[in-house]
Amino acid sequence: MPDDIQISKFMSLVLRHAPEQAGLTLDENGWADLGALCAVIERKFGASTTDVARIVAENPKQRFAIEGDRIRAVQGHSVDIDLGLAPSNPPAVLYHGTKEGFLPAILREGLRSQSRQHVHLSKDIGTALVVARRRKGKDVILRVDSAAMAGDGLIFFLSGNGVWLTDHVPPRYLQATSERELP
Ligand code: HQG
Repeated sequence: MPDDIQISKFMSLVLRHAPEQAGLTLDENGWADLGALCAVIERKFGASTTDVARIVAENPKQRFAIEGDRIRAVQGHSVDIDLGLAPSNPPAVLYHGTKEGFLPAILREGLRSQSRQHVHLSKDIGTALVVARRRKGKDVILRVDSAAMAGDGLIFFLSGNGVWLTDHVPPRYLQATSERELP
């Protein structure tokens, strides 16, 4: 039985950040050749094409999309690709989970996309907490006044798996939530 999580992490690495590690190239919209990726995964992990299809279908965050003979990650890229998403009107409030240590810089310069193409925002506090908990330290959940941002003409995109994306969140739209509000 192949290690699905290990394979999924490898797929995220290759399809978001380092396609060259699998000898692949991504087109301008982030698509890679599915057969070529499966061949690499078969060599590296002993997993079949059917396993890859199952891993994509069962991925808890629906991180990948397959269309015909091609595959891409639906968000999270650091390589310069265009997902071709249409701007989308966000809910009035969005959330961002992060760590206390980052807070002074975030409140000074806003949320930056860092190594990724976009800042990632969640529609609920619970999801933002899961994102925050990926790192060590005290969790901080920021409330983003997305209604005001949209009103000021800032653009949002909704990824294929429900993550809200934007270029930058200036500090004036951010507010730290209190511990009492956390689930
Ligand atoms: C922080 C996962 C200092 C930011 C999740 C975050 C997400 C700043 C870190 C997706 C800053 C970047 C993305 C500033 C932002 N100064 N620190 N001005 N602005 N930061 O991993 O949002 O499982 O690139 O708060 O579910 O943590 O991979 O972004 O802590 O959707 O599919 O800099 O990754 O999805 O970290 O996570 P990341 P993220 P997957």
